[in-house]
Amino acid sequence: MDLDGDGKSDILSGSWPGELYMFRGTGSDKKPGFAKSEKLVNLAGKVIQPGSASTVFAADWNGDGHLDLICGNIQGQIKVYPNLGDDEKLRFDVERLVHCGNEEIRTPGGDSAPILVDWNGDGHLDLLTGSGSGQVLFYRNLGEKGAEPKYAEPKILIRGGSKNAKRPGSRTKICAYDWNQDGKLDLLVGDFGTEARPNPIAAPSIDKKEAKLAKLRLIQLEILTLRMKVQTGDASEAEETRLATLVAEKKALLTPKYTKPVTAPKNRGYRGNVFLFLRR
Ligand SMILES: [Ca+2]
Ligand SMILES: [Ca+2]
Ligand SMILES: [Ca+2]
Repeated sequence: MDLDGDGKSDILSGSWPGELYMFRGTGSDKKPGFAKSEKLVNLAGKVIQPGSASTVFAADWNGDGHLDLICGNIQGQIKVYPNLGDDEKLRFDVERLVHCGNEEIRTPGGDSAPILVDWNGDGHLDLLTGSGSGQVLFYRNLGEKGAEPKYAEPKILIRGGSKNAKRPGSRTKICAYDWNQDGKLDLLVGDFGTEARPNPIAAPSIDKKEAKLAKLRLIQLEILTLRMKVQTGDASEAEETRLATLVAEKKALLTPKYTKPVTAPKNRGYRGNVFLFLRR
């Protein structure tokens, strides 16, 4: 995506605090390079702030030929910053909240992550978004003439919310791309999830193992000495008792500590996968 129109692809990124960053392309397509990041500002020079956990996508939302910014945030809103257009520099207008009918769009579970693509191939850019619940929603552009597109009630493309790593979990982020080159847009879906992982019982440290082996060697040595005394009939009663104690001690040392099955406590780990959904 070439936001500044200099013929070189640029990178856009949202952020946890919310500001939007642009890395202007400096190299060629064969050898890409990027300038230091800069915060995107509106035409008043104010830093654009769509809200925490922002996402950003550039597309011509209002069809005037200039790339606009389409943003998501943790509240699940979708905000557009129309680019008023200028060949010299980017001129983003103040934010507009995107509506469906009369309702402001709020994605289920927040964490909207919108993109604009012509999903149904009618020539109008539709709105697709990931969400905190994991659902991926499709808002068809009704294609009515006007400065701002109007959207149909959403359809759920991906359910999300899976507890295992076989299907998308929560906070889905999406990319539409014709992955298998059959002329139909496919969906790449990134997610966030937690899953139970066994918590392995802590292995004894090297020091502990060494100390145990040293103790065993000493016990073994004393056992051999006492056994010889017993065999030759030179052992006192105390020494015979001592021998029995040592043999028991050795046996205890060689027996694994957990004689009963031990249930490893479960903890939850984080995961993030990318799923590919090929369009039928
Ligand atoms: Ca550029
Ligand atoms: Ca535009
Ligand atoms: Ca469309």
